[in-house]
Amino acid sequence: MGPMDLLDDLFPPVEDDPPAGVVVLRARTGLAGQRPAIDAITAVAPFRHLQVPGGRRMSVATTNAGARGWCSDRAGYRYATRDPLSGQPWAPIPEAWLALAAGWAAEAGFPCFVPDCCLINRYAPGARMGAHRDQDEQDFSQPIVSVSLGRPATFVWLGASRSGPGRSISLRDGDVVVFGGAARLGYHAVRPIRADPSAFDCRINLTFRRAG
Ligand code: MD3
Ligand code: FE
Repeated sequence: MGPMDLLDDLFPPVEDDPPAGVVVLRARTGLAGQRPAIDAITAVAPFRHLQVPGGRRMSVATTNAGARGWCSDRAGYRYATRDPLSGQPWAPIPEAWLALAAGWAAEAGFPCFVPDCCLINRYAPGARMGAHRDQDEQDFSQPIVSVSLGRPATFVWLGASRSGPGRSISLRDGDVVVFGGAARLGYHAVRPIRADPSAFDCRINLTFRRAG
């Protein structure tokens, strides 16, 4: 138990009073079981630190599976049917993941979720994601299903305003969050992943999206 766990206790766990449209499902699947599927996807399209329009590179490394993949470069953000690095299609989303994502979405009240993109974010210690919202998809009536794997993170829900006030949600290995309805266009961020000399593994986040 580290100091951040004490902070988690100080602020009420979000699942007691989740923001509208946010459904937290704890401990559904772990990194150990999903590593072979992730390795198969990164064999087709390796993790890379994408450039953002301002010119900096993201601290998070990304890749994709599915018919569409989320990409960024100096020109902007978009979904692409091929990996710009190789010109080849992304690996398909594993059937088992499609079934899990659809099941979790159904639990949260979205019975017909068929994602066409699985964006995979890899966080080494120190990596973070600044406040943003996801608005490059076609249909905002579709939810986004997020799966946290590996090292823990503090996810910050900002909602309607980029500058907060934020609400922290601790996400650990296997936690799933469904963002839909009123939450679909909310601002959110990920605090820097803490270094832990006793654990060299990273955090990996899968987000299942209906992009097209
Ligand atoms: C709420 N990823 O990939 S997952 C992202 O942990 C992203 O890697 C974070 O934000 C991560 O865009 C947070 C939670 C998440 C993902 C997408 C959302 C929350 C969302 C889209 C709309 C609303
Ligand atoms: Fe996001």
